[in-house]
Amino acid sequence: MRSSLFVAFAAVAIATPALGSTYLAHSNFDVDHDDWLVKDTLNGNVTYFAPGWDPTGGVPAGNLVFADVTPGGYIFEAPDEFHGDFSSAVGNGGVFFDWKADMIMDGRRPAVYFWRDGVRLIGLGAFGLAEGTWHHIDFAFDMSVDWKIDYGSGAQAATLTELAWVLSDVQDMNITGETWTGIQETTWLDNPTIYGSVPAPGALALLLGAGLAARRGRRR
Ligand SMILES: [Ca+2]
Ligand SMILES: [Ca+2]
Repeated sequence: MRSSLFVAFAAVAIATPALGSTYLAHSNFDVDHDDWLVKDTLNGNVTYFAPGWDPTGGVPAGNLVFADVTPGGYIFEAPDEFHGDFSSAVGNGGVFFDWKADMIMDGRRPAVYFWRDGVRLIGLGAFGLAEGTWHHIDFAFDMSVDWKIDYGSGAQAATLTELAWVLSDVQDMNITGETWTGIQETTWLDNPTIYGSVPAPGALALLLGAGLAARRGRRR
C-alpha cells in the first residue's frame, strides 16, 4: 500500500511540469462523434442532426464535419460532459477548439457560447479567418478576452462576476457552424476542450503534504 502510494505521488510530481493544463471536458473525435449534435434553427424551428465523423484530416485524426442542409443557422452542440460547474477554471483556464470552414462570409467569425438559465455567454473569434484551413481558437476565462453576455436583449460586455456565474452552472455549450447565408458551406470541428491549469508548485507541495498526512493518520 505504502509503495503504491509513493509511486502515485512520484508519477504526479514527474508528470506535472510537462502537462501545463488539465482537461475538464474534452472531445478529440478520434473514434466517433462523441455524442455531439448539430442544432439547426430555421424561423424559430429547431431540428437536430447527427454531424458527420471524419476518421482522418483533423488535428490530428478524427473530427466532426457538417455540410449545411437548410437556409437556417446551425451550431455544434456539446454533450453532457461539457455541462456543469467549471468555476474552478475561471482565472485559471479557458476553452479551446480547432475549427475550419470552406466558405466564410464577410462579418462571420467562429464563436463559443455557454448557456445558463437562458443567459448566453459569448466568446468571439477573429474576423477574416482563412477558408479551408484549421484554426486553433482559445479563450481564457478571464478579462483578457472580450467576453459578451446576452440576457435576451442583445450582447453587452460581460464582467468577471457574470463570466463566473455562467461557468459555475453550464447547461449548454455551442460552437459556430453556420458561416454563409445560403445552403453552401461545410464546417469542421476538432478538440473542443474546457481546461484548467495544473496546480502551481506550492499547491502541489500542499497536495503532497496532505497525502502524506493522510498516510500518517491511517497508520495510527
Ligand atoms: Ca481529432
Ligand atoms: Ca449556410
